[in-house]
Amino acid sequence: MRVVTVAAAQMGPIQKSDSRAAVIERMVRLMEAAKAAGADLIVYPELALTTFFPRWYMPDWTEVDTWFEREMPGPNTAALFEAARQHEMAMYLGYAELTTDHHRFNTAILTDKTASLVGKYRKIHLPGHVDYDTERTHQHLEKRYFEPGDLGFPVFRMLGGIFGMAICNDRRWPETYRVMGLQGVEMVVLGYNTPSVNSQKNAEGPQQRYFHSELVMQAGAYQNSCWVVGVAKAGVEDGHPLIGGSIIVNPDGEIVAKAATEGDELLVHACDLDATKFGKATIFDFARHRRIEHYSRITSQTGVILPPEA
Ligand code: CDV
Repeated sequence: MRVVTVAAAQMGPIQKSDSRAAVIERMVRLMEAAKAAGADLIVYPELALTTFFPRWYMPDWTEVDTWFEREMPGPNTAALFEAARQHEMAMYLGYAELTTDHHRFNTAILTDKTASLVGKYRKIHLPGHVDYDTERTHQHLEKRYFEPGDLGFPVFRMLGGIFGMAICNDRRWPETYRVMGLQGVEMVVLGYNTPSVNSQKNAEGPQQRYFHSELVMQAGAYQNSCWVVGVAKAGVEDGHPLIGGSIIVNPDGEIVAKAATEGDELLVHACDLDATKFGKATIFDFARHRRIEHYSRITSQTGVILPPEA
């Protein structure tokens, strides 16, 4: 057995007016509870330090930059890293990254039990739009505020296992998991902010949103025989509802822990990384069963090309 005890640290809403210090304090409380429950690794949501600011259209880029971190760790996050060191807690942390040469990414990092950086991931599948959209019930301006990630889907050795990261919309794409699956990933950790209603289809409300969220993470886990830990920022932020539904999924695609609220809530599960071995050696033994001669469209084509009319 290679057990990694994971704490999925779902966070309730963060209002626009909430300070970073107040948010960090909540995160430290969650980490203390994770430590008390025996966790090795805590997983926080996407853009965990602030409200989900891409819902706000901001023409002023100096205002935009107030939502970003220039250093990691930096003055805003030093207390969180200090707590991680003290509690010997590995961590997945999502935040908005502003690089020294002024590129903006929706980023997550993995740190080990000494709070040292193990790896970085920048969100690849950015949803939404660039300009204000009058047709939508609410804005989703990730394509305005972030560039697509430029680091691919790397995996990292940590805690005796192989870990990969994704961020929110990435979880809906099978390619995300498969690229990491092809590197032997044993646990994918990811955070999300998912509005409870589709901004372009009112009929798609919370019930379907929860269903889709579980569906994609369970499929990703099963088809790559790995653990998936998906963690929400949930609840109502300045009038805008986000789903909860944080889950821990085993390599058979079964949910082993699930959040019951839309607030700060911790799910803890002892995940045996050796449980990934059976699926990887049998039905999803990629080396034996994949037929790459038939997959070229996946990497040579972005959109749909219809067959010729009869
Ligand atoms: N933050 C996100 O990436 N949210 C998307 C919404 C817009 C659909 C998601 O996939 O949950």
